[in-house]
Amino acid sequence: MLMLGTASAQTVLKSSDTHPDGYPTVEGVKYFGELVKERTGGRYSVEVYHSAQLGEEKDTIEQVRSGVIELNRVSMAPFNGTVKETIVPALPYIFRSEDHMHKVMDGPIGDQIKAAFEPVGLVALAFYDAGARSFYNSKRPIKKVEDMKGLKFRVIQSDIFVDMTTALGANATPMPYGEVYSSIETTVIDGAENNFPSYDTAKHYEVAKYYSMDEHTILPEVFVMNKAAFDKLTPEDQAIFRQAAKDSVAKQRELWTAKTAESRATAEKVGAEINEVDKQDFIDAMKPVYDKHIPDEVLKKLVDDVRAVQ
Ligand code: GTR
Repeated sequence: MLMLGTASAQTVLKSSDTHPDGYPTVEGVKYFGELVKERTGGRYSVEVYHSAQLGEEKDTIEQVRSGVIELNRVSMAPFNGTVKETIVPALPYIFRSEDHMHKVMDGPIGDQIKAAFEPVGLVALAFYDAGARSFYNSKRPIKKVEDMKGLKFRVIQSDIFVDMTTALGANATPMPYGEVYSSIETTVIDGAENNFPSYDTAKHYEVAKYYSMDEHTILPEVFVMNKAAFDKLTPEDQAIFRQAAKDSVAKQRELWTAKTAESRATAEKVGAEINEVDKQDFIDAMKPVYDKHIPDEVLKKLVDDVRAVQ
């Protein structure tokens, strides 16, 4: 096709997501694609490869960085080692609430974090909601930090999450998301940590029925585009892509709120036991994580700036 890649051709952009069709992040990106298609008169459209069809998150991050795929919706945790600004929103209890997280990420601090993706070859188009992550396991309800002792958890692939879990007296094993269910089932691990929609859609409640709401992080997702692919767009199309991403955020947040309530209810219906925890106990245990992962003045200032947002 000679016309491919020229302004009048139709270009289909590939986007990856680990979650199944219908999940709020998948639907957010689909909505972005519809807006882009409409606003470019059909010159660009987006195909979402959901359910980890293109691979686990870490692999698809390599694919979008190298340009094998143009778009990707992932957690920010796997970027903690390469984009140091992402460490700040991944810190335990850095956000006082989801509302606080929105205020921070929708403002200049969010823009600073977005800009930090450019040196690794990515344009961060949007942050999507991912609620709060909490620990769940097959052994017992966790009410205080001491209940964590000796349990083995899968954590998302980031050193911060490893250190967080270790600081609570438990053992941490980073592994791809797709391996969690069978690893709990075969007792390689006792549990994992995630939000209600992941706990539900990956059916982790079937193998780990104690979900304890310690809510250690309120880390948003990021929707990224390969920078070279973005740079190839005309300035007008770049503006369309940025605005469409922005418009998809409101949609994703709305879907997120509904899905969180629905997933919690689903888990409870099938026998999950959800309990509150002594949160202050958890907050107090996290100091070593801050000491280790906020080594320089740039990040220290960012932490102060986040805390100052009212
Ligand atoms: C989910 C997140 C996924 C993935 C997963 C995980 O909350 O939406 O992108 O990072 O957690 O724990 O691997």
